[in-house]
This record gives sequence, structure tokens and C-alpha cells, in this order.
Amino acid sequence: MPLQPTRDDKFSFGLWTVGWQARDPFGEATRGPLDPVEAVHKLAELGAYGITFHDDDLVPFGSDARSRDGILAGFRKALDETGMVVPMVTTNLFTHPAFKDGGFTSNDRGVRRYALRKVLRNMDLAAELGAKTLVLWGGREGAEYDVAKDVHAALDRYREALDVIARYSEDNGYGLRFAIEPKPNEPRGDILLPTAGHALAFLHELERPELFGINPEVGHEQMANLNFAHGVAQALWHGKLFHIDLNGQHGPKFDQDLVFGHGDLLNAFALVDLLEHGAPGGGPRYDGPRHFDYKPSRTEDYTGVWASAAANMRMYLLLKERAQAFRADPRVQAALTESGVLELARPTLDEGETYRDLLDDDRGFDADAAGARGYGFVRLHQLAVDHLLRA
Ligand SMILES: [Mn+2]
Repeated sequence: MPLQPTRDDKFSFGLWTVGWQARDPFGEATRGPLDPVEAVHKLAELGAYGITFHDDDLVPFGSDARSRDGILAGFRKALDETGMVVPMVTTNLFTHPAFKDGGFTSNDRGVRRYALRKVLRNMDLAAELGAKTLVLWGGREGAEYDVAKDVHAALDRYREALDVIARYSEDNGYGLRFAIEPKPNEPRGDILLPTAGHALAFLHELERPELFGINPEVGHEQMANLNFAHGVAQALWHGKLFHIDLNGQHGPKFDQDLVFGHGDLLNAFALVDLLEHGAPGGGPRYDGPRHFDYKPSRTEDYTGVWASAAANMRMYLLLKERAQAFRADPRVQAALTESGVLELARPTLDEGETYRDLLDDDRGFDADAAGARGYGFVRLHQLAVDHLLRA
């Protein structure tokens, strides 16, 4: 399988990823600014099909109408020249000091109203550029102090905002889908909707839940010490994997935003296997953009930035190739059967069987034999590792 990415691979990057100037809480920028037009050309050359952005990544906060129009014209020209698309757009509700206590859930009502206007205006731009998905990352929606945030009221305001956003999209015929991006903490001490599970539960309380899904990010779930592939499997099970942010993270620590696969490689293997093939016993595959939300490390110059962008795509394709070999291996299929992995897809009750029938059926089951059985999971896992290492 060729490791050169093509448009069919649907690789996309945030403008804020390759464009990150590597300013962190302890140090100044180590790289100069990147022109969005150059980002489009360079990513297209490397094999990406899409580029995404926060409103302020493309049109700097506070720009007047004239410079806005100029920037957009140049950006659109670059898209036309390269055939790059904008599959997703998102809104920055975190950089400006006004958002220090949040956007939709700020204790300040004026800020909440301003945040909503900012998102609605960004939806006009999203629709104009043909984006299908609006990602909602509420990085400042949260608190450092438990007594300083009425979480009940904050969730009411969160729901209110998302209901307004959905109505605006439907009334204008934009047909956008919305993807909530969970994160447990950073920049706030605690962020609302901290994990995939919280976001999945919340979206069912909205006026139009069918328009909402989630945008889980590898590092965000792993910061909470959760299994990312399991979270994605559950999102797929709910039909709610609307978008995905791929990157790398080493367990619970600050948000590292490493290249995809440069953290927990085994979990990345399981993830790509799941996205590409669906669950082993049957289930939906993911057909949306493979979106990289990483940060080229602060140690890199622009040569290193483009090398890291290419590394994300190469990593995905390598894992895809390894997952295909894993699935195609007859020894793996035999091990999956022996381990009962495939049997799990069989309903526990027979068709038409009732709990009465079940209660009557106490013959034939030997609890001691079941307790003595070996599942062979370690052998199965080692087969996966062998394939991953091309052993
Ligand atoms: Mn992200």
C-alpha cells in the first residue's frame, strides 16, 4: 500500500496547527507567522484534502470589513488553485480576555450574548466556504473554583446557546452539523462537558439532538486517563462520531498535542483499525475527515513543521496498512473466534426468547468450567503487536 496520502484519505489540518508559533505559558514564539495561503498550498502539496480554522485564525480579531474581504479573497483563491476544501470550521471563544470566564457560560451575560453573535457570524462564513461541520470546543467554559460556577445554570446556558445555533443554521438553510469537543481541563481548572461521555449525555437534552454529535480528541480523553478507542467506539455506537481530532499524548499531563501515534501507539493502532474497519463483530466505519489537531513541537523550525505534518498522515497510513494485515491474517481470525470476541456480537437471548425461557434454562451451563476457561487475550494482543511491528 502506498504511503503517499491522496485526497481519498480525507486528511485535514487546522490552520492553528501548522500555523502555531510555539508560544507557551513559559516562553515566547519560536517561529514566525504563517500565511494561511501558504498553509493551503503546502498542505495540498503534502497530500491533505482539507483545511480548517477558527474564525480568528483566518481573519485576525478586530479586522475591519475591508481587510476581512481581502483575506477571504486570497484564501478562496488558494482553495480554488489547490482543490483544497474546508470541511469544518470552529469559533475562537477562548483567546480574547473577554472570554476569561467562558463564552456561552460566562457569568457575565454581556459576554454570553457577544459569544453567541461571534458564533452565528462565523456560521455565515462556514456556510459560505462549504463547511459541513461546526466544531464547538468550549475550552474556557469551566471554573477553577467550585463555588464560583453554578454548574446547573451553566448547563442551562450551554443548552440555550446550542439551541440558538441550531435554529440559526436551520432557518438559514445552512444544514450544518455540530460536533462538541470534550476536554477535561486546560486552560480552565475544570472544563464543562469534560469527556466524550459527558458530551454524549448532554447533547440528548438539546432541542435538535439529531444535529449534534461529538468531536473527540485523542489527547483530551487520554488526559483524563480514558481509553480513546473505547470512547470513539461508543460515539460510533450512538451514531455520534461527527468529526475526530487525531494527535498524540502520553497519559494524564498537560495537553501535549503530539503527532498522531507519537503517544500511545497501541491505542492508535486499535483506533485506526476501528475507524477503517468498524467493530470486529460488525458496526459502522467512520467516513468523515481524518483531522489532525496537533502542535508542531516548539523545538522545530518550518522545515520541522512540514515534516511533522507529513508524519501525521504517514502514521495514519502505516497504521491503516498494519490494521489491514491484522484483519486479513487467518491466525487473527482464529484467535478472535477462540477468544469469544466474535461471539459477543451474538445476542444473549435467542430470537423470540423471553426472560421466562431464560429463567427456565438452567441446564447445560457449568459455572466452574466457565471460570476455568482461558480466553487467550494475551496471545491475541501479541498478534496485534506482531502486525504493528511487522514481525
Ligand atoms: Mn482539538
